[in-house]
Amino acid sequence: MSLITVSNEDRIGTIAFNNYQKRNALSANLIDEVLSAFKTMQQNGTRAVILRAASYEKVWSAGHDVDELPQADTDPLPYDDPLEKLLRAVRSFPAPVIAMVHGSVWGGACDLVVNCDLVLGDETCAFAITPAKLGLPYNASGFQSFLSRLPLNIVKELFFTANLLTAERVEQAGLINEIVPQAELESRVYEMARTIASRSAASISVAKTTLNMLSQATPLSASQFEYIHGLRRKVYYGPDYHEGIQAFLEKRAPEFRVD
Ligand code: KGJ
Repeated sequence: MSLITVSNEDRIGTIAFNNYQKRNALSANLIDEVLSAFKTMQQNGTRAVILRAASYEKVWSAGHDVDELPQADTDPLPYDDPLEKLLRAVRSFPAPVIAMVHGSVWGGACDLVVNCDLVLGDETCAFAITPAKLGLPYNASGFQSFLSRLPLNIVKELFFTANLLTAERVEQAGLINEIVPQAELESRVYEMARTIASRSAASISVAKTTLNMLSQATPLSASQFEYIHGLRRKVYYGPDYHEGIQAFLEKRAPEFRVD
């Protein structure tokens, strides 16, 4: 059974997560379907894509499928991880991708939202980034995506507390373009997509590529990158990551070492 629904009308594509029993977790299978939908939409000349959940529920997406994370001693977020492939597909899609968010967004799904070009949410939307609950060392490209969208202190608050940030706070911080009342969310999102579709696709495509490159530009040297990667390696080989994943699988709170 399909884990997403896909539609395309007037060159506006819609990709909707449709696996609520797993809280729309971003499993490899779900991501494969999304990647294939993006490919078809690119071939069809789609002018804007809306990424949403199929129905209004409490959770928009629970993030990375934790069951598919390695249990220990392996980089949990390598370059070829399905989530990383999805983020690159959103960034490289030649037309804008708009996240339409009702409900809570967790971990890797927050990364997905900040990689979308535009984000509209309603008063129920809230964002939590939870690697500190899993003992997981987040990757440098992920931090960079958050830093290109949010002030450093907000990124730190999200990563250090793993608490949900409310709609009001994320709007103030600039993570989303606009909070819209729930009853108007869908019409506002599709109206924005129609406006985009009526403008020059060539101009928008080059604007997206250039803005993404400029906002991701970084002076990090190769040796600094390797230093950061070495720090990450210590964490995913260490006891916290092992304990965090086990605790999630056993549905209990993690007990991280205090020494
Ligand atoms: N991965 C795998 N399975 C999940 C996930 C997930 N992220 N989230 C939920 N599920 C599964 C649960 O294990 C349940 O399976 C089912 O979805 C319903 O969840 O017991 P089963 O039915 O077999 P649950 O917890 O009963 O639903 P709610 O009570 O509605 O709670 C929804 C929550 C989203 C609050 C809760 O499921 C939750 O806290 N999920 C984990 C959210 C999270 O921390 N996600 C970030 C994962 N990490 C990352 O993405 C990354 C990249 N990271 O670096 O950390």
